[in-house]
Amino acid sequence: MMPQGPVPWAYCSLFSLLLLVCCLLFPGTQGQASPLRLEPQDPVVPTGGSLLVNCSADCPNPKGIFLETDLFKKLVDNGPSWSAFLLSNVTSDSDVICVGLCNNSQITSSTNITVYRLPKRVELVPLPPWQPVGKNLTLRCQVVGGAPRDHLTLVLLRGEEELSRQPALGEPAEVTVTVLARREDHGANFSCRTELDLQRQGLGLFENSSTSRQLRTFALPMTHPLLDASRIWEVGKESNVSCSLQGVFPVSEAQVHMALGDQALNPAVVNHGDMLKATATVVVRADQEGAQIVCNVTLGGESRETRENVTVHSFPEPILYLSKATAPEGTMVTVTCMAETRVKVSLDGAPITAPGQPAQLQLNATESDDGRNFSCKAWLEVGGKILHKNISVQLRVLYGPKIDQAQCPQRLTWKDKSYQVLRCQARGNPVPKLQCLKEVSRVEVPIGIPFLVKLKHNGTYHCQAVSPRGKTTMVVVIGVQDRNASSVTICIAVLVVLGLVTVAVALLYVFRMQKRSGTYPLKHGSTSLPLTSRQPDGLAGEEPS
Ligand SMILES: *[C@@H]1O[C@H](CO)[C@@H](O)[C@H](O)[C@H]1NC(C)=O
Ligand SMILES: *[C@@H]1O[C@H](CO)[C@@H](O)[C@H](O)[C@H]1NC(C)=O
Ligand SMILES: *[C@@H]1O[C@H](CO)[C@@H](O)[C@H](O)[C@H]1NC(C)=O
Ligand SMILES: *[C@@H]1O[C@H](CO)[C@@H](O)[C@H](O)[C@H]1NC(C)=O
Ligand SMILES: *[C@@H]1O[C@H](CO)[C@@H](O)[C@H](O)[C@H]1NC(C)=O
Ligand SMILES: *[C@@H]1O[C@H](CO)[C@@H](O)[C@H](O)[C@H]1NC(C)=O
Ligand SMILES: *[C@@H]1O[C@H](CO)[C@@H](O)[C@H](O)[C@H]1NC(C)=O
Ligand SMILES: *[C@@H]1O[C@H](CO)[C@@H](O)[C@H](O)[C@H]1NC(C)=O
Ligand SMILES: *[C@@H]1O[C@H](CO)[C@@H](O)[C@H](O)[C@H]1NC(C)=O
Ligand SMILES: *[C@@H]1O[C@H](CO)[C@@H](O)[C@H](O)[C@H]1NC(C)=O
Ligand SMILES: *[C@@H]1O[C@H](CO)[C@@H](O)[C@H](O)[C@H]1NC(C)=O
Ligand SMILES: CC(=O)N[C@H]1CO[C@H](CO)[C@@H](O)[C@@H]1O
Repeated sequence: MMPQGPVPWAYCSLFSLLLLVCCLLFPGTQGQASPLRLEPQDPVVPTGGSLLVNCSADCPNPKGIFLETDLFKKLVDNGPSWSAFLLSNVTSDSDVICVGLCNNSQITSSTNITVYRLPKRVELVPLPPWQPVGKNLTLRCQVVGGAPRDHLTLVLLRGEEELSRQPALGEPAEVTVTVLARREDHGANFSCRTELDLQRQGLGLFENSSTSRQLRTFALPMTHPLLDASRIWEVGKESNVSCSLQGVFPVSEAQVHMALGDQALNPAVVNHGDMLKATATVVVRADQEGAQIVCNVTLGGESRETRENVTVHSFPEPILYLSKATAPEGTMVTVTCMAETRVKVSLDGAPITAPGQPAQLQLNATESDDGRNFSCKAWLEVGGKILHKNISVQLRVLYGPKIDQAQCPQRLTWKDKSYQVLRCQARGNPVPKLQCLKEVSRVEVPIGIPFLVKLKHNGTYHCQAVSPRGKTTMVVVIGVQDRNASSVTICIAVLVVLGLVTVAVALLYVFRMQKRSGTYPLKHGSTSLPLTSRQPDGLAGEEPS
């Protein structure tokens, strides 16, 4: 390498020389070898700005250096071979030419001034109010002003993400980009940005952005909402209607409209995921016969609707009545069940009458009919469906008073000082009042509750049942046995029996002893002693019974 050292050096000097020649020649390209220079070359200035240009000649004694331009110019300085001018109010691109005389021949040099301007307006064309998911969306960005255009780029953005980058062409410049709308684009902010790149000119990068626009995307399935309502509606009755639709996005933005004919319902809407469900309660009116029930879901300017015909009917309860709600026993009672024409009725299982015909039942009121329920069933056929209603009524029969022999014993034998209950019942409607009074003394004996029986209760009683319908009496004889008299008799009887047994045993013993020992009179007295002493023991044992 060392021996070759001088070679690069030589190259370098040659290169410098060439450069110098170039520099000297280049400014005068117009005039070929013309040694006239105009500086700076191709400057970029902000609009309305000013620029100092220097025109210098390399020939000896140049003459008449002047500047040819539409711009407002002012000579600010000059030397023997140069003149400096201040160009002001530069508002448009312009070509500036410097003219001079060198060796009596005219030479020229020119420079192109470029004006740069920031865009006046950058705007993203309004987005549709609602954009269907899965459809293409065209974003359009418009730019007014801005120069130089070949350095101006338009960028379309979704949030911070660059969707497209295109040069600005035309005035106003417009660029478009098509994107497929997605669910996740709901709420995304789209915007447009201009970039004026003057970095090569040493001026930097100028950016301007449009205001962002928020996109609303939506999805509404092509299917109809599912309407869940009864087909048969009864006038005046409350019914629930529900309407649901799956795959709605964003479900919270969807609007549900429900109506029965021209009556708007006020549904409560609940959402589960992308499932929408609206429910409403309706009370149908008689004049809504033939009305349709409608459910429509609206989102993003589109709607899906379901309509259904409903059958409105009125089915008043049948009328069931008794000729007498309260009938005395033995009188005739008529039960009648009536309903509207078209309605069939049946009373207490009797055959069904022709529609509109009343059903009747006649009966001779008896005691057993008191509290009897009569029921009437009504049938109505609506829209191929059979509806029915039931109603019942209760009959009251006035009867009695009556005392059943079985429920009131006529003869009773009770022991004195024992607790007893006099069971005696009277029947009747109204319920009779029952009283048992003793003959003559008119002492009352309690009925149905325990009482202490005394001798004074012995006697004949008149048990009388009284109701507003009359009275009835039953005679009850109560015999009271004197407890003391009977126990004394028993005691005496027991003592007598015991005495006889004792005597018999004693005699048997005496006979045996005499047989064994011939005559042994001494034992006679000794045997009788324990026998007599045993007697009171036996008595004491019997006494409590
Ligand atoms: C104009 O150019 C000449 C020659 O290059 C130089 O001598 C002179 O100072 C310049 N004038 C101004 C104002 O820059
Ligand atoms: C600049 O030039 C424009 C037209 O080119 C003119 O309307 C304006 O008055 C000028 N401004 C000045 C300060 O000279
Ligand atoms: C200036 O622009 C014109 C056309 O606008 C062109 O013909 C000319 O060559 C340009 N001059 C320079 C020095 O670039
Ligand atoms: C959306 O636009 C692209 C091209 O930009 C096209 O290929 C595609 O088929 C379009 N899709 C729809 C759904 O229009
Ligand atoms: C879009 O802009 C609005 C208002 O400037 C802001 O509330 C919202 O969060 C932005 N959306 C996204 C996805 O950044
Ligand atoms: C462009 O941005 C500049 C600052 O970079 C600002 O002064 C100018 O007002 C903006 N122009 C528009 C149209 O927004
Ligand atoms: C209607 O809906 C309400 C609340 O969900 C419920 O309480 C009511 O029983 C329903 N009525 C009928 C007739 O189904
Ligand atoms: C859904 O209901 C709204 C409000 O009544 C109505 O304006 C719209 O036309 C209905 N949509 C259809 C498809 O009928
Ligand atoms: C509903 O009723 C209308 C007349 O009110 C009739 O034209 C239509 O066919 C009915 N629709 C259905 C599904 O029965
Ligand atoms: C009802 O029956 C009773 C006895 O069973 C009879 O005495 C009475 O006359 C009857 N009444 C009528 C209206 O038939
Ligand atoms: C109880 O009364 C009956 C007659 O009613 C009578 O014959 C009987 O002697 C009476 N008994 C007593 C213990 O008084
Ligand atoms: C310096 C220079 O170029 N001088 C020239 C001026 O013009 C005459 C004739 O036009 C030439 O002879 C000179 O050489």
